Amino acid sequence: MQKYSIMSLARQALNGHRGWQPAWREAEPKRRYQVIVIGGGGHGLATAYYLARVHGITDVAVIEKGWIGGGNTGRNTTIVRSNYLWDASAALYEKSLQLWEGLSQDLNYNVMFSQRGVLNLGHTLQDMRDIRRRVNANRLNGIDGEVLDTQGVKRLVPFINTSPDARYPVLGASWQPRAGIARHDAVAWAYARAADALGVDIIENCEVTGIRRDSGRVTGVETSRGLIEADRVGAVVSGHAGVLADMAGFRLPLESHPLQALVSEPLKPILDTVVMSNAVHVYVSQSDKGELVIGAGIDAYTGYGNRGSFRTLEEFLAALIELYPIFSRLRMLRHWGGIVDTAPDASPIIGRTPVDGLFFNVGWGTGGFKATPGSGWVFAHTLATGQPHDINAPFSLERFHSGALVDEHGAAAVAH
Ligand code: FAD
Ligand code: PYC
Repeated sequence: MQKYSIMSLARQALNGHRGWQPAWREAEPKRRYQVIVIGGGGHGLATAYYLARVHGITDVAVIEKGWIGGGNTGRNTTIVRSNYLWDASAALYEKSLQLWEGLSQDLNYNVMFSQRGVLNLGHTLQDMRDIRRRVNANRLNGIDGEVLDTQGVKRLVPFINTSPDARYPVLGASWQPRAGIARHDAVAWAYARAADALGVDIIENCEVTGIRRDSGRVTGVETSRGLIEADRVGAVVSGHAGVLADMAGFRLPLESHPLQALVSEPLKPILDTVVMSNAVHVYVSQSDKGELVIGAGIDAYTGYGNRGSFRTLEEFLAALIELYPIFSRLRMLRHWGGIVDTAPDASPIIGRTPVDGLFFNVGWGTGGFKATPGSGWVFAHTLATGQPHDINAPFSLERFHSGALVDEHGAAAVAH
């Protein structure tokens, strides 16, 4: 990997950065690969990286219809935590959190992972019962967590409105100190660079338009740059899983909804943790640039437009001001939406499909960014061996037939 001295950095600055080495090659598609990963978001790129690094499979292409990280990876609000309720989810999200803890070193790239803690507020007695149950379950799984009362929340966020007369008073929260945020696009770039260095082809501006099959087995993908054959294909296409499933001739139990977010003008440091409220429908953190990063639940309608409705926006800004009256004169800078595929149990689908050799890693709904490293880790195992890793076995498509759902609506922390 190229190293830059202070002098060479200064030279680059003066010559308009014309001498930078590209972080990954602009690969031309080959006729055939051992494995094709469809989707160059964080999950797809992490999958390719672990295929190469852990399983020694380097004859891999990541095929992205736009630019890498331009989907939900670059649109999300970067909250990382592992405080889910059920054992199956705890194993998946905690594996991911452990990988986050060493990720900058592993990829030799600063992904700005900041363990500043996450608060999930409780506003009713039932919320607090659910929080206690979840924190106890987390601790039994070796995951850090505490139950805070109102004063405990106030100590961490002194300007939060804890008036007992509020519409939804703050009765307490769950608190996961090891949780936090990371720089979303750096995660995509870091995995892309590391995968490329191991020989993976990253092919941008190449849309998959069809899934080739022969006698029930996948043989390759049709793309906007021609047919590319492969022994195995993994689809990691957050927001468009239904479209890819349709190309392969089956249906998934998913709905695609807009999820919106916005950032404010930059402020001096004011909030050094992440605060989420499922009941009031708003969450907020402060980026290293000083912007408040704000979001809420999904828009109720289905669709593929990368925007949300004004009504949802209005509601979550009203909730923001109710919880934090100090933000009432804040100006907003940018607002956007992404499309999230939500499953009936608010858990992802990772594994085999009705087509042999075709695997899906989709349905992460509102909460897949936190799982990027762990999702890539288990999906690489699945693509390499044809079998689920112990961690993703409970997240198969078959669970919607057997009824063994992993209901995480409570821990999803974003209403949907
Ligand atoms: P993506 O980054 O979307 O990558 C999928 C890629 O597939 C895209 O780049 C797309 O262009 C490509 N693709 C699709 N179809 C094709 C095709 N036919 N051919 C080729 N390529 C194709 N999660 C959290 O954990 N914490 C959060 O704070 C959080 N906040 C969020 C806030 C918002 C506003 C949104 C929208 C989502 C949020 N999420 C959050 C969810 C999170 O963003 C996603 O679950 C996660 O980023 C999914 O990653 P991915 O790599 O699977 O998807
Ligand atoms: O899953 O923690 C989460 C989350 C926060 C914002 C959107 N999703």
